[in-house]
Amino acid sequence: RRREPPAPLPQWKGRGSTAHLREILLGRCFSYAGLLHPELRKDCLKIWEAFEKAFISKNPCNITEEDYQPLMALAAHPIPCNKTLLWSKTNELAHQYTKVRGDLLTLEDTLLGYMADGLMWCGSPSSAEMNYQSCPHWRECANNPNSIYWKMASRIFAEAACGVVHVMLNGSISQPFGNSSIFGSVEVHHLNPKRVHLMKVWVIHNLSAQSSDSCSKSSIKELKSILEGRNIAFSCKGDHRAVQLIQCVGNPEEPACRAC
Ligand code: N1C
Repeated sequence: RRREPPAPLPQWKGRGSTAHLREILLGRCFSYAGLLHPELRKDCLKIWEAFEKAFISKNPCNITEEDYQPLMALAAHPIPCNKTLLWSKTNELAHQYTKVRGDLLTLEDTLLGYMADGLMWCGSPSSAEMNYQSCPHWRECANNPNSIYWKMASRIFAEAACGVVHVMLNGSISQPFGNSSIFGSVEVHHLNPKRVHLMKVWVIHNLSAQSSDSCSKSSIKELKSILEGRNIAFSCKGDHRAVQLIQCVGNPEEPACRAC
C-alpha cells in the first residue's frame, strides 16, 4: 500500500524558525527566571508549552493576540516605576545603554523580551512541527506569530509603565518618530496617562552626522502633540552625553569623540 508523502510546508519569504528554538527559549527562561530573578517563581516548562500552543498547527498568517493570551499571563511580572526605556530604530544602542548603566529597562530586560529576542518562529496548519524552512515576512502578512508577539508584548510593557518613561529615537533617519513603528503605533497609545506623567525623548545621532536641532524636527513635534493630547508631558534632548560616550567606545577616533 502506497503511503502519501507528507504535505510540503508552505514557502514564505521570511527566514524560518530558529534552529533549536525550544532549547534556546527554555534556556533563556531558566536563565532569566531561575538564575537572574528567582523571586519570580516562573514555571518555564509551562511557559514553553503556552508559547508553542500559540502558533503550532495554525495558519501563520492568522495569529491573534488571543493566541498569546495564556503565555502573556504566565510570563507577566512587575516593572518598577520610572525605569521604562522604549526605543525605535536604535535597537543595539538602547540595549547597550541599559547593560552599561543599569538604571533603565527595555522590554528585552523583561522575561517576554529576553526569551524571544532575535528569534523567529512559525508553524503550519498541516503539521504539528515548527516550520524551519521559512516564515511569513511581515510584508506577506501582518498577523504572523512574530509580529503579533512583539506587538502584544510591547503593548503590555507600555501599559505597565509608570512615572517617567524614556524613549531613545534615531535622529539620523528622516522620521525618528514613525507612526507605523511599534513605538509609534502601539506603545505611545498604550501608556496610561493616569500613571505616566512625562516622556523624556532622547534623539540620538550617528557620530559622523553633525547634530542638527533634532528636537524641532516635524516628526518629533508630531510625537509631542500626540503625547500632550493624551495628557502626558513631553521633554526632548538632542544629545545625551552618556549615550554618546557609549557610541564613542566603538569609534574613539571620531572627531565627535575627541573631547570626550
Ligand atoms: O517598531 P519599533 O522599532 O518602534 O519597536 C520598538 C519598540 C520598543 O520600544 C520595544 O519596547 O517596541 C518594543 N519592541 C521590542 O522590544 C523588540 N525587540 C525586538 C519591538 N520590536 C522588537 N524587536 C524586533 O524589532 C521585532 O521583530 C520588531 O518588528 C522590530 C522592530 O524594531 P524597530 O522598527 O526598530
